[in-house]
Amino acid sequence: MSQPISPELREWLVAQLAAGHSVPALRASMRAAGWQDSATDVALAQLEAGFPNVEVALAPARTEMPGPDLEGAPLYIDAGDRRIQVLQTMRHPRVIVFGNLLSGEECEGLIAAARVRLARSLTVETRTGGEVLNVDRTSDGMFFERGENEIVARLEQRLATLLRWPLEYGEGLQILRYAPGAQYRPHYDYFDPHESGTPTILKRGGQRVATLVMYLQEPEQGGATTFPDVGLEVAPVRGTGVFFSYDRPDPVTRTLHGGAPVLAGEKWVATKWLREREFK
Ligand code: PD2
Ligand code: ZN
Repeated sequence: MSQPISPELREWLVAQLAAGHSVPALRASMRAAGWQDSATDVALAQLEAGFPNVEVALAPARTEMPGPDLEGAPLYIDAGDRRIQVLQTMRHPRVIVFGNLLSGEECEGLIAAARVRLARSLTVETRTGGEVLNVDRTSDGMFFERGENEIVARLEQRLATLLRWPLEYGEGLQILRYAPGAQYRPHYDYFDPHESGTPTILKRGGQRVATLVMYLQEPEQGGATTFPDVGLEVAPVRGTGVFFSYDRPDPVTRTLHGGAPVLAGEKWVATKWLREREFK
C-alpha cells in the first residue's frame, strides 16, 4: 500500500506550520529540496486551500490494509476455489481491477435471490447516522446478511482469501440494479469524520477501508465505475470487479468514485465494503 506522506515528512510539515510558516513557503522549500512526490503536492494543495480535513490528511496512514499479494507482479492469484486475474493496478489511488471473480452462474444466482427483495437504494446519512433516500443514487438495492446463502458464503470466503482480510470484517454484500438513466454520482465510501452521525456509525466495525464493486450483469452502454480525480473509467464487464482502498478517511486518497449513467440495458453490481475491525 502506498503511503501518501511519510511519518518524517508529516512531522516536519506539522512542525513548520506550528512555527507559523506559510504553505507557499513550505512548498518552495520542499521543491528546492527536491520533493516531487504527488501525495505531498495533494496535501500541500489542501493546506493551501484551508481544507477542513488537514489533520486527517496529515495523520498517520493505516499500515495494515486489505489487498491481494502482488509481490512478483502475478497475472493470476489463487483465491482458494478460483483463480483470479489481475487485469490492472494503480498506486494512487490504490485501484486493482480483477477478472474471473465470479462465474456466470454465481452472477445469475445473486441477481435471482436479490431481485425479489429490491427497494430504492438508501445511503447512510453521516449527519444523523440514519438511512435516507439519496437523489445522488438512482439505483435499486438490497443487502444480504453475511453468509446468508451458499453463493454469498462461497464468495465471501473467496474475497477474504484474495484480499487477505478477515471475512468477519466485511459488511453484508450489497446488490444494486441500475435501470437506463440510473447513476451513482461521485462520492467517497468512507464515513466523513467531520459529520456528527459518524461516531455512531463507527461503533460497529470502525471505518470502511476498502471497496470491491463486482459486475454481475453488464449494461449495453454506459455504467462505468469512474474515478474523476485521475480520469479512470472501469468498464462493467460481467464477472470482473474493481477494488480500491483508502488508508485514511480523506480525499488525499483520491478515491472519489461514481457509477456513470447507464445509457442502455441494465447494470447489476455487488459491492463488498471492508471495515477496519469485526463488523458484528
Ligand atoms: O456501481 C458502481 O459502479 C458504483 C459506483 C460507485 C458502486 C458504488 N460506488 C458503491 O456501491 O459504493
Ligand atoms: Zn461507492
